[in-house]
Amino acid sequence: MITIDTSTAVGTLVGATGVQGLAGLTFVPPRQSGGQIAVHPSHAEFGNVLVGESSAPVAITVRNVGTTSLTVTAISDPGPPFILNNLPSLPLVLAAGEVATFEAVFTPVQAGEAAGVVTIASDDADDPEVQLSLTGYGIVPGVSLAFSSVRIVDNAGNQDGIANGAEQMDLPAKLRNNGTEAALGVQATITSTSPYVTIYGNNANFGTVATGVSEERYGWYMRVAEGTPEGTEIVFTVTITASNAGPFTDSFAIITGPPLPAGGPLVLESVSVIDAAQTLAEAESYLRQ
Ligand SMILES: [Ca+2]
Ligand SMILES: [Ca+2]
Repeated sequence: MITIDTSTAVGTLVGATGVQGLAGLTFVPPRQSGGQIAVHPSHAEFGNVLVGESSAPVAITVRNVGTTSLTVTAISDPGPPFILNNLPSLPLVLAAGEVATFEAVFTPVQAGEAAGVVTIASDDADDPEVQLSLTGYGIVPGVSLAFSSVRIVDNAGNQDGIANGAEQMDLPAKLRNNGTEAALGVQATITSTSPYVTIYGNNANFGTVATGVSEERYGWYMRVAEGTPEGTEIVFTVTITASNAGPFTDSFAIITGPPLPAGGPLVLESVSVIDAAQTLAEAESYLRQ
């Protein structure tokens, strides 16, 4: 018999079955038989690279961590702006424990984010295809500001992160400076011609945005019209200005979810005593004030 003090035990039981309830211990299933593929890294990040130049190569390793041979049958081409070099000839048979290495290089052709995927196919029974993602940013001389993304913060509404009719929300905006120089005095302003939105705050003040970074700021604040049908597209035009560059323009759209009930969501901001004699309608009316 083995006695384990579970209050102090930390470790791993390999291949254990039928053992349960030991706090602090992790159970790892028995090692699978056959060829087993392991690709490292699963995500290759190239960072900021000048447009027209090439990144340092990132080594990608394919290892057979199984007990018998593994046959790699395909390594897909991610396409520009990513290039794979020193690829093994296929099919590639790796003995148990054997490793093959190739390289990925990023050569951006334009400013901004680029993403790609490499799919590696093999006869690994439970991982017939393994995907490796590639990301990098092209940067250009000077200042180059771009709208990246926006979030919907509907804390005053139903808090589902989706714009609903009759809901007020903040839209914190993310910008990126894809230039080699810092952007100064950066502001981002929105307009919309949609009848479904009223914009109360249209300007997000970013101040300085350093080279090759993303920043998020609040300042865009609006209400979606009551009864706006689900699936309505509301388009915004973004104008980004800086004291030393620009302006830069872009646009984005939000798609609305189901409208909230007439009168908007109930938000209880303080606890009040509601008289038991009040009707539900009176109580709701009180809460909306
Ligand atoms: Ca596997
Ligand atoms: Ca919402």
